[in-house]
Amino acid sequence: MNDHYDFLATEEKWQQRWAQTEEFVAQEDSSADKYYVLEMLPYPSGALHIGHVRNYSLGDSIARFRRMQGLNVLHPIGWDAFGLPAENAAIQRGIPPGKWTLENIATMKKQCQRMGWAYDWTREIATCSPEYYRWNQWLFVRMFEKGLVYQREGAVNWCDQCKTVLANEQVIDGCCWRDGSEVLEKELEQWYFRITEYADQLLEDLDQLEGWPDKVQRMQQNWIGKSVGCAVSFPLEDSDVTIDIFTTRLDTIYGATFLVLAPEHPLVKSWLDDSDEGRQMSRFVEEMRRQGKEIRTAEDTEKKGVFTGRYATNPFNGRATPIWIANFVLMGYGTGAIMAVPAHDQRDFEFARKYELPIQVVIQPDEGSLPAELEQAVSEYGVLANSEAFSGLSSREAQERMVEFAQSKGFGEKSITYRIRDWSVSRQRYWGTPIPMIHCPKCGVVPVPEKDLPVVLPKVESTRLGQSPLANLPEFVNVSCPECQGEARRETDTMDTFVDSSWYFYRYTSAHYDSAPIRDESVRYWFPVDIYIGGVEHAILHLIYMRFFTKVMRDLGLISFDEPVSRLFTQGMVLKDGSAMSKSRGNVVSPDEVIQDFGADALRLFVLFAAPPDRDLDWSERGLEGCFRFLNRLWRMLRQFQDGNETSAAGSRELSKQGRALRRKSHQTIRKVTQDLERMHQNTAIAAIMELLNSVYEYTGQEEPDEMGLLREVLETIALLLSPFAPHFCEEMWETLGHSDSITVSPWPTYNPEWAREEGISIVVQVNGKVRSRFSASPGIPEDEMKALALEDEKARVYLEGKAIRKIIVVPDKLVNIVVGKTDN
Ligand code: ANZ
Ligand code: ZN
Repeated sequence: MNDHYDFLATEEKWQQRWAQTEEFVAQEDSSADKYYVLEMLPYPSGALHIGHVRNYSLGDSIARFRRMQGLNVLHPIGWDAFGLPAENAAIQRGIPPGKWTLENIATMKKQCQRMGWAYDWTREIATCSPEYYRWNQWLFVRMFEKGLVYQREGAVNWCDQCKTVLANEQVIDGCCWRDGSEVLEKELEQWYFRITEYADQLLEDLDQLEGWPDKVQRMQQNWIGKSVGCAVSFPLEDSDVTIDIFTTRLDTIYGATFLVLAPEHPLVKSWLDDSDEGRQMSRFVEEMRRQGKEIRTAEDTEKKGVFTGRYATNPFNGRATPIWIANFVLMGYGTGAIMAVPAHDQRDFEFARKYELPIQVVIQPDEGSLPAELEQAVSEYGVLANSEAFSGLSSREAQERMVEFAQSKGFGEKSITYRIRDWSVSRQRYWGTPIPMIHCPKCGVVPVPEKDLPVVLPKVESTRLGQSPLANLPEFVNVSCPECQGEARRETDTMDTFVDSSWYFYRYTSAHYDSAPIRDESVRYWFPVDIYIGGVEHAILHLIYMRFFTKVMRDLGLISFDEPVSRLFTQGMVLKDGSAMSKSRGNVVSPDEVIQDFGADALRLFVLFAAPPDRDLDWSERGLEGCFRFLNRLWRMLRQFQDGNETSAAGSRELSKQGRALRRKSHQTIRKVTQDLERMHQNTAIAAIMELLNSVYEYTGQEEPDEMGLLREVLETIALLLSPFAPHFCEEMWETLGHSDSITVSPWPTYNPEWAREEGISIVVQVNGKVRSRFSASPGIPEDEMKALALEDEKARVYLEGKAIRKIIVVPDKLVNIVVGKTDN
């Protein structure tokens, strides 16, 4: 037998075997409990990176573990295959995006197989295939019929050189990434999903997500950003128009010394005339249009604005209130207009200081009072002042009374606003799902009839890409209207690729079903996803969209539950020399090379062992070698079984003291690895197996000749426990130990609590410092239990009779000293 196990040959052997026996093909089986393990599907960029290796090895360890526990496991994979990089590659290299993508998929699929991940490849999905995106289109039409899809003008980044829309990432310092010309903001008709309709449900159902990290829940909560306040109408002077503002602090309305409109506010447009003020406003609005919204509203950005020359009336006190336009108010939030209360809001305060606007205190602290000159805004709740009939009320009470008052007078009401916006799904690009709509001059917007789906993405030469590709294909654009048969124009936008990933995990349950996006029974059997593993960078967009789609599909009658994923696990990043691996830094590690030098099993072990899965992992060649050496060390221990050694397991035979100790360690390891896998602590599980191997080495130095059976027993345990992490190696080990069936279907070992228990330790009982008794217990016994056992001890009790217990001193695992004195009575 070789000193080193031949990892290349072994891994190939078992990969072929698994493929032949269709080992990981999942079948619905109503007599078995299911377990659905899902990992975020990769973008087919051309090569797996170590981050993928970590993500998928984590999922694989769980899939294999659950399978050995007897669960019917679904573990699928697919490709998030639409998107911009394919178009860029097409332009740069002159290959059509489809060809580039399919070649990448083929390469990466081989890499996945080379890692030995236990996927059911019969369910593989590529979102760029008409078989898949047909159902994107079908869902889009259903949503359109339900009023969940609509079109309106929206702002896009427009490059006039390229005559195309740019993604935010393609705008570099305000210029086009390709030709450097200035990017304009252009209003185009865009398609939207009405996700705001589900804002409340998305928020409330977070309660159902007990198995999701708190952090992700909080991020989603903030993203949805529900804010409860009131809308109040301020009539514009000399006009019958009113300005609606949104505030969460109605109690401060007597301190509103000016109003502020967002530069994009519709009223502002009508004021941009030839007057001095009109021209000044135009300049300001133009300036704001060029500034990014994040910068414009950042806390430390200087507040800036212009006076409109107009006034509105505060409906509470009838006061004329000047109207300004300013950078820090956004059109996308609330009503795009605010009442500014500089005494109690810091942004308003800074603005008022700069433009010398009045600052009026209307909230006093519960105790004391504010100075006449404020240094900064005071935003705390308190007691109302200078607020006519409402003065003297607490903020809370005033808010209630004031909204009642406003409601009764008809100029205000309770209002809820959300930070989340409707989801813009239009992309003026080629490599995506064609939006299945037709524009007819007579009938308006008409969906493509179901029988005509899919609308297939026409093949293009790469040279035609880059300039709004679909709109330039007359054979694609010109169609007859499905309703009046007249000449009509096909929609040329494609869908955001986040649509593809919003429901792919449903499709896996019946990946090639062709009468509907999903088959009812399959979804009912496999859902919910039991664990979903991916990067935390998807905490908001993707993970909100998939929840949104679930609710929409429920309301379309396709499924019957609210949430798709019961447990979410977000893994950390892989770093090298302290920073993320990236091509530009030149610190990328290629999985292929590592596999060639150390094998897939060593690589899998390393990425699981080197850090807790939810933390960042630092790539280390030494750590990798350590894992490699561990496997070889284990291999050498197998020597004695190489030639078909027939010893059977020790079973219930009496063991030596050392033998009992090794078996104890072995059963303790079973317990630990099982618990650690439940908790996603793969790293400590592997560490425990490594420790067990150390114990085996210690033991074999002093082994009793008739205990070969025990050695076999423990090595079998190691093979089983290690197989979710290093499956090829463990299959080989299992075979060497004389088993003919695959380890992947061997039952997960269970521990015998009797054997796992430490042999008892002796605890001393003292009374007033004198040893009076001893009892035996297991190590780590809790202090309370030690006290209770000491007080019950028969020999010690004699010394306690008629005495008052003053104090009990416990030395863990050693001693209990009961301090007594005379009774009080
Ligand atoms: C008066 C006021 C007084 C406000 C006060 C706050 C403190 P959240 O909690 O984030 O929802 N606001 C409303 N719409 C805005 C917009 N489009 N752009 C910028 N600011 C906007 O914040 C709600 C508060 O943010 C609102 O309440 C409004 O200012 C401001 F002592 O009204 B407040
Ligand atoms: Zn028509």
